[in-house]
Amino acid sequence: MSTKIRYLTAGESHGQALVVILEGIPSGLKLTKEWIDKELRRRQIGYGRGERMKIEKDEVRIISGVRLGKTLGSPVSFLIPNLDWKNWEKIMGADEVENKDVPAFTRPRPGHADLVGGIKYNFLDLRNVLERASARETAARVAAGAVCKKLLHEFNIKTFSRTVQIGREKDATAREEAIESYERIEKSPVRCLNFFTERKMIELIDEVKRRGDTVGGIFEVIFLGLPPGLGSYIQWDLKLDARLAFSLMSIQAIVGVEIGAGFEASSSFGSEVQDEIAYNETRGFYRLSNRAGGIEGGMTTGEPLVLRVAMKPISTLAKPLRSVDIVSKKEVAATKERSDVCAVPAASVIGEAVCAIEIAKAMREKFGGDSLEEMRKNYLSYMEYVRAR
Ligand code: EPS
Repeated sequence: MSTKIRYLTAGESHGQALVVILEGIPSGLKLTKEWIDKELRRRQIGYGRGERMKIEKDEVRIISGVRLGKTLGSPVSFLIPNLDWKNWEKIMGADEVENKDVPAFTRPRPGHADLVGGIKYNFLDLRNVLERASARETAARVAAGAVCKKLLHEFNIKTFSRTVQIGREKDATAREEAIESYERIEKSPVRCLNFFTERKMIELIDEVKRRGDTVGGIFEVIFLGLPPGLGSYIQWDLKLDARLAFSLMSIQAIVGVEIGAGFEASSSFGSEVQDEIAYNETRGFYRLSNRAGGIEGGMTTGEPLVLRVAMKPISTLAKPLRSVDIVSKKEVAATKERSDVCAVPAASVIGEAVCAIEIAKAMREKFGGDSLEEMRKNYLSYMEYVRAR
């Protein structure tokens, strides 16, 4: 049994299924297929998604690691079948076929992995690249994230995410309000709290779609109830802020991560940025503000963890940009694949999932234990110590 959480995904976008193996979850955690499927559904929803989401109804098949509704401490693995596979069997099958039966994809899309992936792996059919580079893979990460989220719930750690910007349309509502009215965000087709901005975002997505273009944005991920001291300052690769940024940057099309005041802090003075420290009997040590976004010295402070994540517009355009055919070397329009116009709302759910994995990993490092019960005892004893400080 390992207390180290690690996971791997496999699967092509139009292959048979996505696969994920997640190790390091303690035994005794209640887990149902419904819980994971609910998270997968959240990832599929969102205004601006493409036709593929009408075909798929993502559901996990639990293959291992769970028995009679509880985890065993052994690797948890899932299969998420691709319903579109039936339309792609001939093109994506594992068996050798005559080349002429499978048209090659030779016109790389600017901004996608197509061109460099093809050069790097020596492919003349760029489908070999795009199938794995596709954001479809994130369904597997959301399944792993759902398990970690369930583990975090056992320790009263709550996760939230929302869209705060699509294109130039910004939602400036306060974070506290967003948490209080979270039901509204969950129901919003763009995961935006403000009704007025939501309308504007939807109109923008419609307009962008009409133009054959795509649009990106910014989403926010929030965690409440974290104990102080997750992650560590003692080594570069233990710092939790760095680890969260790594995980978030690994999501397709993510181009920036900001923690707390982030970039704004760089143009303010120290006296305006640092969070002053206070103490009282009931709360113990706390901060008078949270511009650090819940992390100092690579460790959680116990204040809300707040991350903002920038997503570039998706690179598959209905009105394609200029490219070069990799075989003829002639200027051509890039390939036009079915795709999303805007996937920021879905990305916010994926962001929540990858952060949940990283935080669960830090919780396992800190509190260990082979069973949930043992982990909880260690957690409670640490929290008692923290309160007595
Ligand atoms: C996705 C499935 C894909 C795309 C999208 C994400 O399905 P298809 O390629 O069949 O339309 O909709 O992938 C991309 C944006 C991309 O660039 O590859 C999903 O399940 O999230």
